[in-house]
Amino acid sequence: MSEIVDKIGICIERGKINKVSPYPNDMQGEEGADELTVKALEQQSGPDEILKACNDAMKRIGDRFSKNEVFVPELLMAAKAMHAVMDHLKPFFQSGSVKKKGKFIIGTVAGDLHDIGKNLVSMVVEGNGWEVIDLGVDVKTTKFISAIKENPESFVGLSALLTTTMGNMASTVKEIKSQLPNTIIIVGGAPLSKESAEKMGADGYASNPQGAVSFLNEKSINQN
Ligand code: B1M
Repeated sequence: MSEIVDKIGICIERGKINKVSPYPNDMQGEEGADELTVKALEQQSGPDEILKACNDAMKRIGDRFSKNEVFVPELLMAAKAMHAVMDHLKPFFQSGSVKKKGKFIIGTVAGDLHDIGKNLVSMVVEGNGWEVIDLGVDVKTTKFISAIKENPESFVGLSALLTTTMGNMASTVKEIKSQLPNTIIIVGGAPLSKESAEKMGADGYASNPQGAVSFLNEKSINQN
């Protein structure tokens, strides 16, 4: 990994958003995730390499959170730094294709505010030729159902990062399937597995954005 990409990872882990950000104290005046990402892209670092460094950094800060070495404010700053990086990477994942493969409604389930993984899935799915309707975070079942009714034949993606919100995910899957049984639903997020996805009645599970794309492409071919 190049030195600059390494530094981006450090900025994510430390929550250093940009040069003017006063946080963290010992990095005041230094370039942050924002400026370094621009530079890295100018120096031909690949978006995938940058993304990997960011995901690794998120994992590191998550592990430190588990050990009570950092707390929610530090996680929030890391997330803000990650958003700054993603703003620059988005164009690389966006597609120029005119004819869309279909519609994909995505959201993080009720009670869950984590949106970085969900946003990555949105970006990559969109970049692979799908129209994405992103409902955001803390999405109640009724909101998913209204969006599906407004966009019939859409595929649906649910994201959850907390073991406690996996239950809300299961009830959302159940309610969508009971009201709109033909809806195809894929679920994902760190606490999930193929087994838990099957158990909650979802049609698919992906551990990463590319897996979601493969699932959608395969299902849309089968439908046509
Ligand atoms: Co939270 N948090 N957090 N947090 N947070 C975790 C998830 C945690 C594992 C940290 C830890 O303890 N080690 C832990 C959950 C434990 C558990 O339930 N098993 C946790 C906790 C406990 C909490 C709070 C309860 C803390 C508190 O308040 N005491 C609280 C809950 C708030 C709420 O949601 N109601 C909370 C809050 C937050 C912040 C708001 C501060 C912030 C989120 C900010 C934001 O998202 N805008 C935050 C963060 C940043 C994290 C960690 C550090 C990083 C998450 C992340 O963005 N990862 C996280 C620790 C960790 O993950 N190691 C943690 C990077 C992202 C790219 O990965 O989201 O997994 P991920 O997405 C992946 C895949 O999962 C997959 O593709 C993505 C890209 O590869 N994927 C899909 C995701 N969705 C998919 C959907 C698909 C397919 C694939 O198809 C539809």
